[in-house]
Amino acid sequence: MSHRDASGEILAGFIAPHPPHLVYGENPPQNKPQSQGGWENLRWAYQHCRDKIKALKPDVILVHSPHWQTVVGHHFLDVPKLKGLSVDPIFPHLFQYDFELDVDTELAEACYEEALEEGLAAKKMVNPNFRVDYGTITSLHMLNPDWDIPVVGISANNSPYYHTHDYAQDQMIKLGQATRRAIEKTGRRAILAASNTLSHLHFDREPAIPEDMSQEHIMSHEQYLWDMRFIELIRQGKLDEMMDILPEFMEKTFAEVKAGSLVWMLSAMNFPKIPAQIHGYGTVIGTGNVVAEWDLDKARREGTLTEEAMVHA
Ligand code: 2X7
Ligand code: FE2
Repeated sequence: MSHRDASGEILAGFIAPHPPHLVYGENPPQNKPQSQGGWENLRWAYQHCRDKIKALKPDVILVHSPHWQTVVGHHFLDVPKLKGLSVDPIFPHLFQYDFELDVDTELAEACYEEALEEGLAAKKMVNPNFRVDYGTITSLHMLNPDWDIPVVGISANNSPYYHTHDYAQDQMIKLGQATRRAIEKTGRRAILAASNTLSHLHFDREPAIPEDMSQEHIMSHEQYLWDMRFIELIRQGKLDEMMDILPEFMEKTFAEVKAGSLVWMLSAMNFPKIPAQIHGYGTVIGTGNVVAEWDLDKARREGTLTEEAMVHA
């Protein structure tokens, strides 16, 4: 792919949770384990997003995944074609997925260069036999099961678990800014995906039939209330207030947003204070999951994505 004129933009950003149960429930040909269904509210929420993504005709989907953990720096998939078997180490009986994906390497390299420019530690992932993690695969499959849009995969640097909240999320703000510049400079029409669950405390036993929906419910009422608090704020476009409660949300519910995917995405989008559309909410083995969308393309057309509607971090 060659450099286009510098008019690239982010069309939309999705919170795209990755419990492998969602792929398992759908029974796509790529996944070996077979189910009787399950987790329909989240799967149907994703179906809605699929139609919207196709209509936007993006060049690329970028995904940040908490399950590609890198200890030194932020890594970017940088091999034109990746193919192999992705297995969830905790739920191998649910997820053994034959993946085949095209990487937008020009954009991946631009993200890498811009990350260095921000002063971040960064690396290009050039191993042709790399096994892509189940978080990346699940979010991408659920958003676009046709796999006909190139992707850029970004690792989760482990810093949120080693440093203070402010330092760690500041790194993600920088990574988001670097990503935005790379998209603009390469002229891409991009979709972003923050691959994370909300509340993350979960059951340590599963039913004999994993998709037995009579057994599925939120881990605790407290977790449910936290998820609803978070969702209500993003529905109202109150990103400042949402950012304020984030540290406590992470602490009280072990929220997976701690891995940085959400803040990376919001920063890349310039923290747009527009209402997020909630496509669906559901629990998976007790965790809280939302499929949510910030439709920047629509907001631009309607004139609501103004300078005042952005938070400059
Ligand atoms: O990785 C996950 C997750 N984040 C939530 C629920 C179940 C499984 O895997
Ligand atoms: Fe996860």
